[in-house]
Amino acid sequence: MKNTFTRTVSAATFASTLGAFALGAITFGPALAGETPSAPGTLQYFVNLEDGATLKGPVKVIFGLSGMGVAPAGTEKENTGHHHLLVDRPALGEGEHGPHEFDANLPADDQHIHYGGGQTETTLELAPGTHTLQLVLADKDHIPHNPPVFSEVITITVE
Ligand SMILES: [Cu+2]
Repeated sequence: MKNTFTRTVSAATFASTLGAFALGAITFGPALAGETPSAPGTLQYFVNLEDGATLKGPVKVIFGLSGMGVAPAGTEKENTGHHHLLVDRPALGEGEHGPHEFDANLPADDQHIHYGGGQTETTLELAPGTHTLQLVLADKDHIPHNPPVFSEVITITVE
């Protein structure tokens, strides 16, 4: 019952928000997301890296999140999740499993790095060359929220 109420309020609040957040929901569709609600207006972003940057390795990556909190994987707490880094693969929803990536648990491999301890930064050893990075927030079971929370995909070049 509590869960239903929370979702109703969340949906109403969400409907009243403007701009890119609402556009994101239309683009990806409400059915293609996990069951854990995200907080309206949540933003996930790279704190210290800009799209198109050229830098020397190893690459420090600081994860930004506003509107929700970070909690370790397995933690049942409203409006929280843990960071994931997608490396050198298409944007979430455009990978091997298409839009179903939004309602399934993220794989764990070199291209899908989980920060299940609640980490908010990491240092990556990336080979010289061009790489893409995207942050994705996911719930205690590693499933993206509804609506999903993720950063833009950035491309960086490591010298
Ligand atoms: Cu995870």
